[in-house]
Amino acid sequence: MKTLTAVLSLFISFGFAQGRGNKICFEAESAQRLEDPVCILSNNIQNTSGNVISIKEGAGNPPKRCEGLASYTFDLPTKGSYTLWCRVWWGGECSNSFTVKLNNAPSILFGEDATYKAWHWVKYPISRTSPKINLKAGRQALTIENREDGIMVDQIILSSDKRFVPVDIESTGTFK
Ligand SMILES: [Ca+2]
Ligand SMILES: [Ca+2]
Repeated sequence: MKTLTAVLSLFISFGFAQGRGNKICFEAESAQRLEDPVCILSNNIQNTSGNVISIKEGAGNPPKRCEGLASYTFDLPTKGSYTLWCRVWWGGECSNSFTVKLNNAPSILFGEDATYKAWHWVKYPISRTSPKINLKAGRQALTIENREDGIMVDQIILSSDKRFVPVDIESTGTFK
């Protein structure tokens, strides 16, 4: 049993050492630029970290307005293959996605999962076969673009640690 425990702890510590990476977490409402119908909601939203950004049901797309965004700039300490996590609230299957543009790459379809009316973390890439998010060190530009209304976003994370999985509200900042 002792040997097994020793082997396991060695395996776990080796695993963690291998899995370590960078992480940046920031609030969705800290956008440097917001374009209608993407807006900040600040009143009585339960179980969030401060305020959130939202496209209210009926205000966006469908039925009519395709424009609207929230954009962010931030610095990454090292280059790498990153996972994008967003803490989101979806109204339903017509309210469970947006697109994300990172620097000059083509926009990514984000969401379309089936967890409704509850805050939860969604990631991209979804699987190992999805195209990766490869980022250089330094200044990054991330834009959330209107695709479906009836959505809210609380926090955003980029992590190069493949083992990292956010659980609830996360601490904001840059972590090595
Ligand atoms: Ca949808
Ligand atoms: Ca927030």
